[in-house]
Amino acid sequence: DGNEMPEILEYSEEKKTNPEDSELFGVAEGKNVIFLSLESVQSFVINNTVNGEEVTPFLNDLINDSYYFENFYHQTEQGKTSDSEFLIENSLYPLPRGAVFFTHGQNDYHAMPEIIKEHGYFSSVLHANNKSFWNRDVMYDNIGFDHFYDVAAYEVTDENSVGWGLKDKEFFEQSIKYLQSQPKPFYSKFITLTNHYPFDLSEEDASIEPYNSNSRTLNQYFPTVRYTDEAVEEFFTDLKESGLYEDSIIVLMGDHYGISDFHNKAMSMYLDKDEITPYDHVQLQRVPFIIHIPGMEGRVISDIAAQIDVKPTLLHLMGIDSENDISFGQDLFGPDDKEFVALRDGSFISNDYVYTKDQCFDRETGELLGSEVSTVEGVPGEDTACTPMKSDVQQELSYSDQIIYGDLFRFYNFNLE
Ligand code: GP9
Ligand code: MN
Repeated sequence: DGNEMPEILEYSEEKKTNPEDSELFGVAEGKNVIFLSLESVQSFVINNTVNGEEVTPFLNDLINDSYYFENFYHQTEQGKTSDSEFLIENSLYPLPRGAVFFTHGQNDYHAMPEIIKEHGYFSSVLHANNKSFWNRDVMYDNIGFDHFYDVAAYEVTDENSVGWGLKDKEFFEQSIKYLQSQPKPFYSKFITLTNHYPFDLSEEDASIEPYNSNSRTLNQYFPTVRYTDEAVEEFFTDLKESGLYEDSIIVLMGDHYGISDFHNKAMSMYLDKDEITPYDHVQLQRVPFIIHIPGMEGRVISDIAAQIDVKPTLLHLMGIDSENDISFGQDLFGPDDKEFVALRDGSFISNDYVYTKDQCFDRETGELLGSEVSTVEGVPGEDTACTPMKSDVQQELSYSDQIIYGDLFRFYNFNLE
């Protein structure tokens, strides 16, 4: 019945900062926003090498004239790419189980495409997969995307496909004409595909050698990440040649992890560690988040940040006040630091601590500070330095879940300007 709304509203209000206090409010006003969702790209490949070769030479260069968030976490669960999309469009958390795109695709939302439409933006998604995968056709329509260029919009042959479908280089190349034909300004989200498990790539598309470990998955990951890096580089060239570059900002984000815990042994070898601890596992959930604004220098930002923050950050860049929104993210160029990044399993990262699986770690050193695990049956474990924040994190996740399970936005009238 919506009785929970006042409390949730108050909580969401407290997180907000004044748009005027945002360092970059309005710098992308009236500009196109080109968002690249990079399949399975994790932060550990950035500025890293394999067999002596850079894994992502283009992204490494791009970071030098962009805003690069080096402590940015994905917050996805079983809905994988669709969960990351849900986070960035709504600044709400995906669900602890299942894919919210499927289970609550018909809810009332107040998503970015709907909001920016009021400010003259056209919105689209470009992704060379079947339109009903992850129930995207239903959800996109519901949250206000104007167009979805799905697999039917692309020329797909055996020669230009690998693994899950159309290769990223072909995908970007065939997409330029759609960008050119769209009304301006637009917000367009590209979802890449080649760097998807099991990381298949033909030999002629591989510029670097695989890694050599007992994990075929980790070994193959590096050449396919490099392939995506090259595809993005070619896309930037095409953007410049087509004249779209100057009037756009380009945002790049990894959607979720590509290498699961199953490959910890190989991963520890690659990272030159004795083992992958629960602390390391959390730190491996970082994905790149890069905001490239032509003409601006940018910098590396070390503050903690996450996918939940993308919507308020982008809205403010576009000069759109998100005052009437209900969300759980923060403008990453705003004055306040985040208190915590909540992962969907209840693990969290604060400025000082990393908490996961009942254990509290020092964020800087990875040192175990304490464990809440009970050693005697029936006797609760000890509190740790992380314990006070644990309930705040649970509260936030629970508010978000209540909105979705109760379809609470039905009862709320967002006063769009
Ligand atoms: C499929 C693509 C990959 O369309 O988004 O899906 P994933 O398995 O990463 O969620
Ligand atoms: Mn994905």
